[in-house]
Order: sequence, then C-alpha cells, then structure tokens
Amino acid sequence: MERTFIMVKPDGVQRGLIGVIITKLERRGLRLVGMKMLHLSEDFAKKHYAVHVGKPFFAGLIDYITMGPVVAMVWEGTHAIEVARRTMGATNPANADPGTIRADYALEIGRNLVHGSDGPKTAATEIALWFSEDELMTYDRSIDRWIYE
Ligand code: DAT
Ligand code: MG
Repeated sequence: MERTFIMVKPDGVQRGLIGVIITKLERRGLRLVGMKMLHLSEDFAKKHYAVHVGKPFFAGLIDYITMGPVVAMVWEGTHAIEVARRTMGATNPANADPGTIRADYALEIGRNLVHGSDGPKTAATEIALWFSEDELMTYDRSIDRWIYE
C-alpha cells in the first residue's frame, strides 16, 4: 500500500468541486485515510511549495494557494501516487487527457484545482508536513477484497 498527499486547491473549494474530486479518487478504489480543511498562511504555503522557490510563477502560486481554504487529504492504495496523478491529469489543464479532473473542470495552469504528490519522497515529506500520525487512519473496508486481488 502506498500513500499520497492530495489537496483540493482554493479554486476547487470555491467552485464546489470538493465532492467531484473526492468521488473520482474514491470510485477509483483509493482509500481516504486523512482529511482536513484549512486556510494556508503564506509561510506554510512557501514550505509546501519550497521546491518552486525562485521560479517565475512562485509569487502567483503562493497568492493562489492562500486565496481561500483548501481541503487536504491522504489517500492510500496500490500505486496511489501515480494513480492519483493520472486521475488528476497533466499540470497544465490544456494538456490533460479527457476524463481527468483537470481536463474536465479546468482551463489554466494557475487554476488547476488539485495538487498531488509527484513521487514517494515528496509524498512522505508532504504527508509529514500536513498531518500528524494520529490524524491518519488505518482501517479496512469490506469492499477492499473487491478492489484488491
Ligand atoms: P504539479 O502540480 O502537477 O505537481 P508542479 O509541481 O510542477 O506541478 O507545479 C506546482 C504548481 O505550480 C502547479 O500545479 C501549477 C503551478 N505551475 C507550475 N508550473 C507553472 C508554470 N510554468 N506557470 C504557472 N504556474 C505553474
Ligand atoms: Mg508538484
């Protein structure tokens, strides 16, 4: 089982797409193991996006991500990181495959609705930044034997 950090960004919350985004991941078979809503401080936003410090879009990215509350989640499942990224679609919605969240609901890279960890190291770092151990659940669902062989 792999875990990944997923965030519904402020545009997703404002546009009423929290449920759509959760449903896509849930129906895929991934299991939600942690969730909370929060409004990021500039400091926290800069920590989350530390790898992008110095890039031309950094200031706009920090403005965007602090515009309103976000929904932070941890999802678990086989290849959860890659599966979630592919369900979200390409970073730039213009290049996202039809059927993905970003292709179906977004137009611009600076308003792309959702964040997902891009690899195992990033996932571990992001989960530790956003959640404490006691905020993450370990549980089985009775349907899991119909999703996992
Ligand atoms: P992703 O969110 O797909 O992991 P990323 O980590 O490269 O993409 O970038 C983080 C966010 O920064 C991305 O969701 C939107 C924004 N961003 C990335 N590249 C950008 C660019 N060239 N112009 C404007 N915003 C950009
Ligand atoms: Mg990224």
